[in-house]
Order: sequence, then C-alpha cells, then structure tokens
Amino acid sequence: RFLTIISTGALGLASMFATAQNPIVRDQFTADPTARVFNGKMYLYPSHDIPSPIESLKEWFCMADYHVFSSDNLVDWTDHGMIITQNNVPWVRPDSYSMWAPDCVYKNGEYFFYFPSAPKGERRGFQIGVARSTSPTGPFMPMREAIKGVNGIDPCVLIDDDGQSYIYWSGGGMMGAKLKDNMVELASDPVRMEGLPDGFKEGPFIFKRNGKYYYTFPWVRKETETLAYAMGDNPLGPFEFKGVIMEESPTGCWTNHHSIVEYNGQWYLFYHHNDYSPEFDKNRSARIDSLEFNADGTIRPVVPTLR
Ligand code: FUB
Repeated sequence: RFLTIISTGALGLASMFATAQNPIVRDQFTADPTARVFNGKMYLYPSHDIPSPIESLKEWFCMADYHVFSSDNLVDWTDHGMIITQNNVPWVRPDSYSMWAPDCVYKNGEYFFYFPSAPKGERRGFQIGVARSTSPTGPFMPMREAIKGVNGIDPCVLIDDDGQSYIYWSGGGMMGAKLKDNMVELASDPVRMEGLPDGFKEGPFIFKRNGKYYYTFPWVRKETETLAYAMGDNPLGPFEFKGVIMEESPTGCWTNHHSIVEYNGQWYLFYHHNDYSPEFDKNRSARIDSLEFNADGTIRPVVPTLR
C-alpha cells in the first residue's frame, strides 16, 4: 500500500517554489538518512531496506547495498544508483544483508563513505568500514579491511574547524574517537560519551553550530525511539542532555534515525518513518522537516509533517 503525503510548509524556504512531499523518495525504501551538503548541493546517503530474500531476516532489517541521491530543492531527488554492495566489500560477509546506517564526509579532495556491516569469519557483531571516491556520487572504492578498534554500528564523522576529524558510533555504549588525517584509522582510543540519559541509544549525529557541539541521537525513553540531543563544549564530551527533538513515531515505527544539516540558511531534520510499510516497520522511508533553534542555541521540538 502506497501512501502519498502532501506536506506543504514542511521544508521552509526550499518549499516556496515547489510542493514538498514526505516521504522524499517514493520508488524504494530509504532508511537512516544522512544528509550532507557538498558544493552547494544536498546529497542523501540513506541505507536501503528491502524485503528479505532469506527466511532468517523476514522479520528483521535487510539491506544489501547503498544508493546516493541528490537534490537542489529538497523536493526533486535524483537517484545516482548503487554505490556499494555487500558483494564488493572484501571484509563484509556477502550474504549478511547488514549494510546499516552510513555517513559520508569530504576531506583533502576525497569523499569518505563510512558504513557498518557484518564481517566475514568468526567475529560476531558489526564493524565499520570506509569506501573512497573523488565524487560524492562515486564510484566508491571500498577499503580491504574495516577500521581497527571500531566495533559497532551507525558511524558519524565530524570534521572540526581546526581540521581534526572525529568518528562516533554505537557499540558497547555511545563511543567516539579522533581520526587520523587519513580518515581511515583511529588517532586515539575510543571513549564513551558522558552526559547522555539512561535508556537505549544509537544512531549518533554530531554537528557544530556557533561553537557548540550538538550530540544528537535516537533514544528510547518509553517504547520506541525519540530523537534527542545533548550539547557540549568539546567534540568528545562531556555533554549536557537537553531533551527530545522529535517524539515517538505516531504509528509505532520502532526506529528513528536522523541527520541535521543547514542548507541555504535553513536547518533541516532528515529522519525516517514507515510511511510505505505501515504493517512492517523495518521497511522505512526518509523524510524531512525544518528545524529551528532558540536564541540560546537549544533546538525547538520538531513535529513530523504527516499530512
Ligand atoms: O537501519 C538499521 C538500524 O536501525 C540502524 O543502524 C539503526 O540506527 C536503526 O535505524
């Protein structure tokens, strides 16, 4: 069942000349949307839910590859096709369908695409690997091995104003570490993020605004994931918990996963919901709503534009 949702006003300035619609991609599932602005254009790096071809994942997340999308107006999105598949990453178990939430950043003339997956061999759990390209749409060349010292999911990379990069992930807690200038090795031991509330957390997204670091994350306060945040003066914390950005999904999608980005002077929250799969919340679709800050830098709650 396909559900088309008109959401005029959802995108603030970008929607002045076009009709904005949530979900933003309508011909395939797009979960865990990481949005990044490169060269004045918005790029979207989501994970790619598919109905599982194998019995063991029929009731679980099933992701075999990644596509990248771009847009100038946040309404019309171009699918640039598949950039990485589980079949062409040397360290990934090819039948694992575990290509979970990714990120992509630009540094020193290259785009670095970070993604978690299940490794080959005896090791259990997830690792995080990198693929490199000279274009935001690929082709991306996966590195032979995952990043050493990073065990977990949901990578997010912050490049600070002084050029130092940090990688954050979820695994044995909410973790973070410095990256070397090569962007593919840790430059410090992982540390646990301090100052976050109790309750299940994953999917960190970190950004900097007016000298403050925003550590934002899906957080289970009651039953399903809200989007919440903390703020701090240092990239690796400690952080001070500030509250919830988006409440639990009104239709019970257990996960939410997001990114927050400024584009043409307006801030946006990218997140997901199960609009096109109301009976099965592991098939999700990316959405956008405008996000506003208060004068003191705190974030105003965002209500999803459903219709
Ligand atoms: O998409 C698979 C997992 O679900 C992600 O890694 C989590 O953040 C959650 O969205």
